[in-house]
Amino acid sequence: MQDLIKNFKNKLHSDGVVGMFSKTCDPALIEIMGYAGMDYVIIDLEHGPNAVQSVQNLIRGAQVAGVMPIVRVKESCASVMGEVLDIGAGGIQVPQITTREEAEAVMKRTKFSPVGERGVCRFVRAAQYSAKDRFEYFKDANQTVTVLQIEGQEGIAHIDEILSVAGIDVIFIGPYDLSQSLGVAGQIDHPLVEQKMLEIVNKCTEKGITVGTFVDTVENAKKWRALGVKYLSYSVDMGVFYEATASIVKQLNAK
Ligand code: 3PY
Ligand code: MG
Repeated sequence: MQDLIKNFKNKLHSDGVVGMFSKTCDPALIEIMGYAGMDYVIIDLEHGPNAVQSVQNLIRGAQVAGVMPIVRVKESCASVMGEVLDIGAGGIQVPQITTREEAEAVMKRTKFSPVGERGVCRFVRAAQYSAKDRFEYFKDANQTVTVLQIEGQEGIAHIDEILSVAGIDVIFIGPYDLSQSLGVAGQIDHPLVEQKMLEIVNKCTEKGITVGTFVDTVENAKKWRALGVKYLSYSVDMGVFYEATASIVKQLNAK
C-alpha cells in the first residue's frame, strides 16, 4: 500500500489523477477499473449499499489491480474513519466540510501522533495484523491521503479557514450538493455553480492546494482539468454500466 500511496501522490501533484466513484459490492468491478487504467477508486459509504465490513474486500480488489483505494465516509465520524483506515484504505474522503473545526477534527481522527490522535491498534489489516514493525506502521499510516469536500455555501464562506488546516491533500468540490446549496439543484453546469466552482479552484490553486471534482462527461473532465483540477472523479461505476448498456440497447433497436 505504501508504494500505491507514494505513486498516487506523485501523479496527483504532477499530471493529475483520474478515478471513479464506486457503489459496487463486488471487488471485480474495482479490479477492472485498475486494468482499465484508472488511478484511484472512491469506495462510497456516503451513498450506496456498502458498509464498513464489505469495504475490506473492495480494498483488496483495488490493491490487486494497482488502483488506489480511497473511501468516502458518511461524515467525519471518528469511529468509521478509524475503522476504514484500519482495514487498509489508502485515503479517506469526507463530505460536507463547512468549518475549520471540522477539518481539524478529520486530521485529529485520521492521523497518529504527533499529527493527531487516531485510535491505535496494530493488529489490524493496515498493520499487517502485527507483522509490520509498529513504529514503521505509525509513520506509514500518517501518509494516507486526506480529501475534504467543500460542497455548500457554508463551506465556501469559511474556505480560507478550512484551507489553513495543515495536511489536506485534496479539496474536492461536490457539484451536485453545491448546486442544491445554490438553489439550482442538479444543474451542475449552471453558471452560478460553475462560477462558485471556479472561485474554489482559483483559491486553492493560489494557496498551492490540489483540487478535485466530480464530472460525468469527458468534455467536462477536460474543461476542469484545463482549469487546474488534478483529482478528477469520473462518474460512478453504476452510471457507467447503465450508459454502456443503454447505448447497446439503443443501437440494437435503431431501425
Ligand atoms: C456531489 O456532487 O455533491 C458529490 O459529492 C460528488 O458527486
Ligand atoms: Mg456531495
